[in-house]
Amino acid sequence: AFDPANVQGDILVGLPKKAQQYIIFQIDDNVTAFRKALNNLIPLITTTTQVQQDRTKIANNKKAAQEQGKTPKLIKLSGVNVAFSQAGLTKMGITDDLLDTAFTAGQLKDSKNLGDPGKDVDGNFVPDWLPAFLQGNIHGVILISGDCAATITETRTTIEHIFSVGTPNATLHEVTTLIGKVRPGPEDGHEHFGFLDGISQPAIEGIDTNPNPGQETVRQGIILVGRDGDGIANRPSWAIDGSFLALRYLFQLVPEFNNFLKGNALTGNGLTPDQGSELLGARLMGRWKSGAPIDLAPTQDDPALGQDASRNNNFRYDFTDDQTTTIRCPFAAHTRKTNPRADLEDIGFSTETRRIIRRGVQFGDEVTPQEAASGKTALDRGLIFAAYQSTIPNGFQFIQISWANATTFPPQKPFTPGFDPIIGQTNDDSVRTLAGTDPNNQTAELSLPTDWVLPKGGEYFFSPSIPALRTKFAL
Ligand code: N7H
Repeated sequence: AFDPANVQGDILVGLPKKAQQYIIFQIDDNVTAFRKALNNLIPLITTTTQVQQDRTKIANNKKAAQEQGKTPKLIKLSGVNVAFSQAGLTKMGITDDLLDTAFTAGQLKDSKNLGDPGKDVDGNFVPDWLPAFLQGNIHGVILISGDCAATITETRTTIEHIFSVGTPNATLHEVTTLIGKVRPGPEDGHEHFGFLDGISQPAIEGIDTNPNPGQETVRQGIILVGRDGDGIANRPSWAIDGSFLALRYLFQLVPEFNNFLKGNALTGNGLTPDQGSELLGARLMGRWKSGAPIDLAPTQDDPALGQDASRNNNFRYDFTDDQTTTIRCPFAAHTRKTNPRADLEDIGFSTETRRIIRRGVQFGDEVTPQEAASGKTALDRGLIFAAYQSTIPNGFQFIQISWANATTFPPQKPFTPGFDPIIGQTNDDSVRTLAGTDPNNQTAELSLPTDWVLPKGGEYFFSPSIPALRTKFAL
């Protein structure tokens, strides 16, 4: 029987966080000592059941504060999860094949297929990634989440102690740490381009029993290995209730993106220049910054709709004008490319097996006045993109390659949709285009002078169940 206490907490519910660290590590040569030390990490791992309890606590605290007209009390939160790459499994001597081609090869080998910019060096493709991700020595990742950076530092110290980090007996060492933090004040929940994120997630059967209108329920096996809906047969039995994590370190060029919106503001229908650039941004994304979907609010923002979970996902791109025109939403808008809803369902294809659960976090600081004035990024910022699924080739990899990067997707449209303007990409620096952004001149192509999302590294991991950690990984 399925027990949420067996599943690591980030997968189905998500570790609650204001800050997060992804400690990317290499296992040292004393593998037996590492696997013994892992026993002491397991009690710290936050399960789905614990995360559900934490989330109830947060909700009750907020409700109580609202009733008393006070600001909610600060709750100390700390979460820990762990996941391993194929190189990590191999290092530990775990030889069972998890039957996921992307995972087995590793993300570095996949970077060319993903369209990551890069160049050939002596006949080998090398993506424009940071050196830490180019060595091929990543064995695993420890996720630490918390209410603030201080809590995370405390948890990290405990974990470093478990693995004797910094002593001659160290059993692992850091390759790099990605430091995530949510944006301040009213930008909380918004990613660096300014758009509210994390609105649309699939509901999971047996977990999200009260889905919001329009939120599709998927079988557990779409996300969890070995459960109903996992289409891959003959995986090792210990892999049940694990999930594959696609981690991507994505830098965002915010001032450049904003400048483009300003320079290409839509006109007509009485739009002011500011309104015209806001509308263009919303049409590239598929939602307004407030979260309101443009399929429901095509001409102007509706912040109340953006906030309202009972309405903000209740759309399918199936209005009569949706399938053949982009009056409401460009075919290539980011949300439409990555979850095309009726574009596929109405021609007989289910999108269930393409759904992923997104758990990312922002990194880096706010745009400085100097950056805004110059229109040039000077400080690193972006999204630590993290997505769970039971098969990477059907999930993240498919969405990136066959949807976002594929100019002819979604299919059967009167004109070529073009690239996903946010994440669509090619290995070279050819200029990306998309059509349908101007509702008054739909076939006109818009050329995008630059990519605004730059992949700088990543890896594919497997996040095992707690019983598997105990019986298969730890010694
Ligand atoms: Fe995307 N953004 O703010 O620009 N994404 N995304 N994403 N994304 C979504 O509906 C963003 C990336 C998906 O079900 C929203 O929850 C940024 C990758 C999927 O309707 C916003 C980056 C992939 C959805 C963003 C980025 C995806 C989605 C709207 C990189 C997969 C749900 C909020 C820096 C390959 C679509 C929402 C649905 C939504 C942003 C990357 C996939 C605002 C900044 C790499 C499946």
